[in-house]
Amino acid sequence: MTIQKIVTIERFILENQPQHAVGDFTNLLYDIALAAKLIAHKTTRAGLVDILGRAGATNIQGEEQQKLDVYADQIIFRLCDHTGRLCVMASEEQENIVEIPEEFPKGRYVLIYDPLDGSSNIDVNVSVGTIFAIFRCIDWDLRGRLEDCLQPGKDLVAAGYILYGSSTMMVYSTGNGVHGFTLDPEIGEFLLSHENMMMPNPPSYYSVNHSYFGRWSTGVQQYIRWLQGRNESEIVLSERYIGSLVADFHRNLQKGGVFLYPAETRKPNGKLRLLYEAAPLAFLAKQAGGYASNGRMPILDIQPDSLHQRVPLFIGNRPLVEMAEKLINEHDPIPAEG
Ligand code: FDP
Repeated sequence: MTIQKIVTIERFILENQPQHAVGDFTNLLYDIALAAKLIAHKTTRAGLVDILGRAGATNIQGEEQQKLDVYADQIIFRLCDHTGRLCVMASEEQENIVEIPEEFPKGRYVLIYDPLDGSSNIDVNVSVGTIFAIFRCIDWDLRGRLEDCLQPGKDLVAAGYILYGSSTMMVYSTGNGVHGFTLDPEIGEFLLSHENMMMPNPPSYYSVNHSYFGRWSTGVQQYIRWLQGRNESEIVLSERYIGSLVADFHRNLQKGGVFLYPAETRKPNGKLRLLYEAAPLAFLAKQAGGYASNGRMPILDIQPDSLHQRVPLFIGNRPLVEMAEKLINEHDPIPAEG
């Protein structure tokens, strides 16, 4: 009988930390793993809310019940504000940058996070996720500023997500492959379950919200027809769309495919956020042999100009995403500047 190695996330991070990483970086990943456990503990109890009290209502102890996305946001902030590892944070839940309080030391890294993505799915017991991205602070002598957060995805030093699904998984990359860990709730540890994840070829799925079909550009409509195996393509893909980005991405990472949230007439820049969603997932896709584009250029090359900037997203196996670029370039006029 072969005995499989059991590797905890702590051990894996320590043994695989990149050359450039200092202890702070390793510890920052531990902090995120701890936040993930605390958030997972709450999300798995979300169905009990109706029985034990709704968000905004008062619980038995007279305390206000929090919404889960607010809870997740605060957990990450409170675990990371005082550690001396960060110079600034930015959260999808907050309008402006989240400064490190003056009483705490300043660190070298920038943490960008979407505390609970897909949160409209919580009420119906569908998987949701936390997405995170780590940059280096631009000027180590200064306290963190907006500029530290507005860096292109190609400058990321790490990115990942936590998926709160039938199991809780943490998937991350420090630029040296994509690795997945599954939480064992009995012992409270993330254990290595998916080492060196690569998008398989041939791919299996395409994922999109079809209800917007009439509002997409001609290029995007042509692309959808191509994905469906029409227009003489030889593609054989099934459609799967959960409507929860982390879950959709995670499935396609393991099964191969493409996820798209294009621009449409009512959302000219799409819906998803460049910094909190598109760039970190683009970093992971690249590490897994895939590619992400806004339909014209790589997501990782886009210089953000505001914290909550939105971007059309095409992400998955490279040939599938490149076909989107080709059809958009062929059929759609280049949008005017400004
Ligand atoms: P949600 O609105 O539930 O928070 O970015 C948010 C997001 O979910 C993504 O997780 C998901 O992929 C997308 O929106 C779903 O949007 P549509 O309902 O327009 O398909």
